[in-house]
Amino acid sequence: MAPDTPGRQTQETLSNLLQETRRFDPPADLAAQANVKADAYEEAAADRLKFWEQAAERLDWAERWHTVLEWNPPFAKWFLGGKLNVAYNCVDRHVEAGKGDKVAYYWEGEPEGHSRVITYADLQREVNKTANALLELGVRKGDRVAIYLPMIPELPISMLACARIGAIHSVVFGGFSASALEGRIKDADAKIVITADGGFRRGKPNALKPTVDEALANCPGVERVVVVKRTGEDVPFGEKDIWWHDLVDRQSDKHEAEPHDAEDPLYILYTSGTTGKPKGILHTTGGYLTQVAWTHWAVFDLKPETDIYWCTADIGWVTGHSYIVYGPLANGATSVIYEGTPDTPHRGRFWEIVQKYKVTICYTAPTAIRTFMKWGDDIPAKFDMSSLRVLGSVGEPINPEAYVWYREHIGGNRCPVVDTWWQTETGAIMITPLPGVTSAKPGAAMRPLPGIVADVVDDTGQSVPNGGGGFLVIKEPWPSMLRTIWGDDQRYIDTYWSRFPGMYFPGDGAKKDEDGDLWLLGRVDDVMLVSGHNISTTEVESALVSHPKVAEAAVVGATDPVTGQAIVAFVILRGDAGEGPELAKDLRDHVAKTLGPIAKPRQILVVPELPKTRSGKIMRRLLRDVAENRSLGDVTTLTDSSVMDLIKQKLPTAK
Ligand code: 6R9
Repeated sequence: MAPDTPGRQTQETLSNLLQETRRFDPPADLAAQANVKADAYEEAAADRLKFWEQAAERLDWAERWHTVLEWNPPFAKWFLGGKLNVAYNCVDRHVEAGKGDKVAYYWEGEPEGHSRVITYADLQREVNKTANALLELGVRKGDRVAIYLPMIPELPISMLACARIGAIHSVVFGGFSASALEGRIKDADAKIVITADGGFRRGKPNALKPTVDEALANCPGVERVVVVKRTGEDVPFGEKDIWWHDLVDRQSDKHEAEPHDAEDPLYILYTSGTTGKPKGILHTTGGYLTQVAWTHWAVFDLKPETDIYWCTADIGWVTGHSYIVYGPLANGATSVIYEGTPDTPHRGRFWEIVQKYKVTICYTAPTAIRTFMKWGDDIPAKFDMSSLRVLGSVGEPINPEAYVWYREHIGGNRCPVVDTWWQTETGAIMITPLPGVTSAKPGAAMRPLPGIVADVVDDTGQSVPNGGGGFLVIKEPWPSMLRTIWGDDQRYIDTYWSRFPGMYFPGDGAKKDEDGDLWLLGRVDDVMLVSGHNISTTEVESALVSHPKVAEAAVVGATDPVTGQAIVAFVILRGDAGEGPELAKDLRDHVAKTLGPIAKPRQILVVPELPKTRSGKIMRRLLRDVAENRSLGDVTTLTDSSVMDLIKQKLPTAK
């Protein structure tokens, strides 16, 4: 059995407790001019492959494909025979169309005053020089290049330079440790590493190069290390090292982009497995670019001539790959890239950036939204955010209260919020409202996009009726799907295609409401079994967050002699909410009232922080360890491991 299944009957009981009746219709003017209208669903349903062919036609192909899809389950090939160059599509074609002076990126460094404006013509010169530099270092098509950089322009430039020459990039998030970096370099057998002396984080330089040196002590296959000078701090410099400016600056800014096969690999991106070593998710060229470009244009209703788009993710995650680099650039958009954290030098930094660049589309994560709620409504209220018109959310289920807060305090009650469900493995958005079409329900990802076939099934793989809960599955291949796990086809088959034969299983629980709309309920390993009822952590968390005193909540199931599992909740209070003795009772009653007595937490602990991965997902596994009084498992992917000490101090002497 696949590792992520609870192995129990889940139909109906995965929880249909949450009652959410609020609806937000698309603004009439946006709907009237929307890039995608309601008929797209019917068109795609009538001929799915034709729909994706039309999406692919938005790109520039050097040679057209002869076959849209070759499907040898679970191995897909899209746009066979087609040839294109991703960097040409993201950069050169816009310059050739007379848009060289258009801004591709407004880059905002963390220290104030560090900013750069990069036009498409600038980007073309930089990418060409970097491609020539990689060629000089002996990088050839199919070679792997590891990129370990902060959020600076050299990061997308390096990715595009690899794409241009057909080298496969493997971006490793700059917050990862030496051993995480080492594992990823070895698994992909990278021959070049691109890094920096450091980056700026929370107002201070944060060195990267020493981490690379530590990782490379055990990676003899790496031939050269290219180092960007960002902070100017002293760093160790060895024989393999070469400064970016010494190498790249002297290169020609001309480079002829050769077309690559639609199925040539574009990149590997590692995502953690539930067990064992990280999985190297492999994405290829034509299908990936087709779906990221189409979804970026459709889901955000992008008007490339007038929108200023900002995705706050780190490029080290798939959200940054698809929706800071490839999607926006393929569409010729103008984007903002911000290097630092939302609280440096003050807690209004994000909104100051929205005001400064007149951002029109903002794409962020529920964890950030809940943090802003905790900091207080008065902070965003100080800034002019009237430029915003569409808001997006990704990374976790968004609690209805966080959704409504985001809509009201960031979007001024005017902007539709799109809750976009997808994964590193899916490459691009799969399930989401469309801003000009969908009457959105706060907390629901609503419907699969046109061209995507998703469903909720029970334990035996049968589709559940409306009102039922179970497992999310994808029933047909899609253009930007992962092609395999790098070097491990068997693990690809076992992890994603074995639980339900013939269907892709992402590992998420979901329910279909009475209208057939989809609600994502978190990873299925986050489902609790209380007195025989399956209850999702997400719904209990949302109930807690809907209490006026709660900013953020994480819920786990802890072993209980009577009920099998019992609900233990960790909550962060909002702003100045006091922590009196009545609070726990209040919150338990509130959950009972919102969801029903079965969902009432056994225990509520007020904590100052929650343990999160560096991509902002709550690590419930660690909280379960605390709730069950076990020693903590692996904490290496936490943003801040001292958080767990703070939480343990808050425990009444552990039971
Ligand atoms: C893009 C990204 C994937 C997992 C996924 C799911 C969760 C992401 C979500 C969501 C509910 C959403 N997830 N978006 N759950 N609603 N809108 O985050 O990729 O880092 O690979 O994570 O994140 O559990 O399976 P990745």
